[in-house]
Amino acid sequence: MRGLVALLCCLCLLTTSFCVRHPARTLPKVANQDHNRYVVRLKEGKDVRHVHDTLASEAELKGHTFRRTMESRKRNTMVVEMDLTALDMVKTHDDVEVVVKDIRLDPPQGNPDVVMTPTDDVPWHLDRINQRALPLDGAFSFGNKCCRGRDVNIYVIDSGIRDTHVDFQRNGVSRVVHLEDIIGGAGFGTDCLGHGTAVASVAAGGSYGVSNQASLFDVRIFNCVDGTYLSHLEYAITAILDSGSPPGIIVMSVTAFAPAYDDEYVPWITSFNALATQAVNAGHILVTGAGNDADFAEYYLPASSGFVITVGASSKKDKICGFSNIGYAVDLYAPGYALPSASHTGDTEVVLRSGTSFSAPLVAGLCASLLGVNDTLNHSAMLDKILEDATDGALINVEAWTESVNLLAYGTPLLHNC
Ligand SMILES: [Ca+2]
Repeated sequence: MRGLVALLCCLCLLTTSFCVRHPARTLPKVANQDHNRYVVRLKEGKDVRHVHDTLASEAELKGHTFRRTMESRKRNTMVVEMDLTALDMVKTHDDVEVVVKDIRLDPPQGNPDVVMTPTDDVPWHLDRINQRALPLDGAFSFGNKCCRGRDVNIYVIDSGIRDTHVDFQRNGVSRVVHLEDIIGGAGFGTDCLGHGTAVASVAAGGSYGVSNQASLFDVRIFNCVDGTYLSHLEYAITAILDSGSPPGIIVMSVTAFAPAYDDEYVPWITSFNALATQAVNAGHILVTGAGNDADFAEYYLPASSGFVITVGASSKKDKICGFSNIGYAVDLYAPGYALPSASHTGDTEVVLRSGTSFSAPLVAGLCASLLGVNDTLNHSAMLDKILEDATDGALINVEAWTESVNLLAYGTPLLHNC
């Protein structure tokens, strides 16, 4: 079975509408990988532009299809659309280290989100993370409201952020900065999909988020129509590193089927871990959703990376959601079902979102609040702190055979000191 699964690539935004009892694990959905897009990594010391020009000339002479879509001198890579004959040519070129097929990520399927009427009630996901046990007390009172995440940057690698939404305003000024558009084309500075706006809202919204004072940086890798690629995620992280912006929290609510047991994916895992290490060494803290494949998170990037805090989804009843990926690669769980959050369709509209996509920014928001009161926390210390603070044993459906932790995100009392 694994041999079959290994042939398949599943990529999707981490959003879903279901939160059911933990069923038997199911095979991941298969994204269409019928494309001719490859990542070409050059040997050390080789110049991307020079090698590209050489290969492009050779391809033109021989009548091959060869079109560069992206390149990074720092990463010593380029992304190329090419036919199979060009692929053979590139693979055997002296300056080329490795060529891997890019992995496509689908946009979320259907429209699972529910528009709701805004209320003054404390959002349940915030209510839950400041108390150890159910029932919810209707309050969210950790930290000083005026300083949660103040002077901390949260980088949202996603579909954009609706910067005019009231959830992102502070003293009449938006806390959103549009930092980079990795995919190009129209629409940068907006969010036509809504996913990124909701992620930003849960991380740092004034009403729906944890770190309500943090600055939000939009790094766009999705539009509202097309899928994206794993290479875009890597280029997005690289763009953040190159931007000169101070280190902060990077939240990535995407996932790609990339199991280490299949040699085809090992270069991706190696590449991502090298990049994540670079980001961590630069002072960033990386957070991702575990994925909504009802599978083991260890088979997916970036969830499997040891340099990323991986978050699964829990329900209002403290159950691990049936859609959530699980297993030892999940560091902890956080509310991920029917979270009220800012909508991309109106400046005061609110939408309910479900998926590990929204568990991740909850933890990213916690990290930002912690960083706001202790800016010496690096990735390792932050992970230790988040796990130390988490509520042990709160989840009621953890099965031992899955090797999943039983830890639910919790806002530390340290935040009261700010
Ligand atoms: Ca509460």
